[in-house]
Amino acid sequence: KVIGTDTERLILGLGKTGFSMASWLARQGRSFRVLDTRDDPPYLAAVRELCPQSHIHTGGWRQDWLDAADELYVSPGLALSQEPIRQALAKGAMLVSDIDLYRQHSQASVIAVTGSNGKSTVVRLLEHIAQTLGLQALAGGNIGRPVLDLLEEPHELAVLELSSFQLEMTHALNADVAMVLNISPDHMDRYPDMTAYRAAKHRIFTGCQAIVVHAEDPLTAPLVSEQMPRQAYSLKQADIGLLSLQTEPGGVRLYRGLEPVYLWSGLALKGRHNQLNILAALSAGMLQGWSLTAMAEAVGSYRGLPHRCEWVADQAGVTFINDSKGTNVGATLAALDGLAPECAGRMHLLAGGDGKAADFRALGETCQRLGVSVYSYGRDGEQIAQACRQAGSEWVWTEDTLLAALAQARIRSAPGDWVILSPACASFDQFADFEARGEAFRQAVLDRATGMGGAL
Ligand code: UMA
Ligand code: ADP
Repeated sequence: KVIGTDTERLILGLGKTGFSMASWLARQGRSFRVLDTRDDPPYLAAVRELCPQSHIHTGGWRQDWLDAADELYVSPGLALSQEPIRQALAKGAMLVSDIDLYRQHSQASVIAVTGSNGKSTVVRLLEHIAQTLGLQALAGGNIGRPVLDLLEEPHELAVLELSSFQLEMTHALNADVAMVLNISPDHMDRYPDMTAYRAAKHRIFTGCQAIVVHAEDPLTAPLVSEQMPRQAYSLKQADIGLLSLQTEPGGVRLYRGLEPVYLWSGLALKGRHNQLNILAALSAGMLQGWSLTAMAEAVGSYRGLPHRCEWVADQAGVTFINDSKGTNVGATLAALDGLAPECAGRMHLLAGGDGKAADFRALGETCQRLGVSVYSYGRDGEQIAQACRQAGSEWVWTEDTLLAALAQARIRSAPGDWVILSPACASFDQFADFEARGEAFRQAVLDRATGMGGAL
């Protein structure tokens, strides 16, 4: 209990977010309990060290603690619809989110980014642009650094990646600039339908000062007043008021309205989907009043993130691409459509893992349309293969593991072809996370170059 008050605080979850909330409360000199349903949550030892006198319960729920709580500090991995949480909230406990706490205790401007895919790319690109322009900017949120940890470091701008889970719990984001990059099915194991998923994402616009809109995707546009400052972007056309790009023989040219502004040759960010990501980041910067030419120069020096359509090697004329972060169907479709114009030969897709109850029909259709060979593997590999066969493809092989799928793709690829890991699934059936999966792929590809790959 806080000295002088009798507020009962309960932190739910002891992952990154739970620990950041515990640290923040400890810094404020406030007491708390912590509950995690896992037997051995990641930050158990750390929170014991931080606050030896705090009460911790693991391995299940404790309804008496939930019922006694005045304030519930909920981690994003827990759904508010889970019965014990729902009951506590119905009895009047106040829901506290780390994002709301950050907003209450920080003076920094906020650019907030959500969407089904492209969030981390846009957030890191914006952080890079802002830092290149000399601003004290930090990235945080779903990208892996809990927002409350940002309070420990001086900054004037926070670029926040926010998941639908985090937005569900956030009440007063009041971002300076907010955007939804795109909406395609993901997390269908946690939402009843797409309407609910989209509604959670659109909470990013609550109280915002300006918006970025993808002109070709009506699902990204919020219902806000016409007076709201906005910047729209498009890849389909250059037009008055729009920010757009066009690929030309010499590179990629940036347009503000009908006026050409900048030409990039050799952009590290490959593919159509990354061109959209660049436009989203530049649009946000324009709303902040930053120079478009200076931003364009900064984009030219951005090297991209690992595991996102990342070039790994060229071997015997075959290019290997690691897109391990392609963890849902929409991401893999974007990677295939985005990379197709750059691949002179055939594309060979390695896909599989934990499909999170996804529908793979669109993946099968796209692979058939683009003539992609598919090597599926892992828990839901057979479902992917079936979707491809149903779409009419004969170029489908199923293996047990990613490395066996890679070996098969090597046998069937020829100079000019690309072998792309873009799994359209989560990694958890066979790997610790998408990074471990991408590293395993990279290592297997590179081991071949050094003669260590054996059969691979
Ligand atoms: N869990 C339990 N019982 C509990 C608490 C958690 O089983 O009592 C499970 C959750 O269901 C989940 C896992 O433990 O499977 C982690 O949950 P968490 O809330 O402890 O997660 P954190 O470690 O706090 O990390 C969260 C985000 N994770 C999720 O939303 C699942 C991280 O995004 C984010 O980087 C971090 O906060 C900092 O903001 C990760 C993610 O996978 C990358 N996000 C999803 C995505 O991008 O698709 C939304
Ligand atoms: P997120 O943080 O939303 O998961 P990332 O920037 O990490 O997004 O990219 C994850 C994957 O999503 C990429 O590897 C790529 O396959 C795909 N992707 C990236 N940008 C987009 C986009 N704008 N639209 C659709 N798919 C995209």
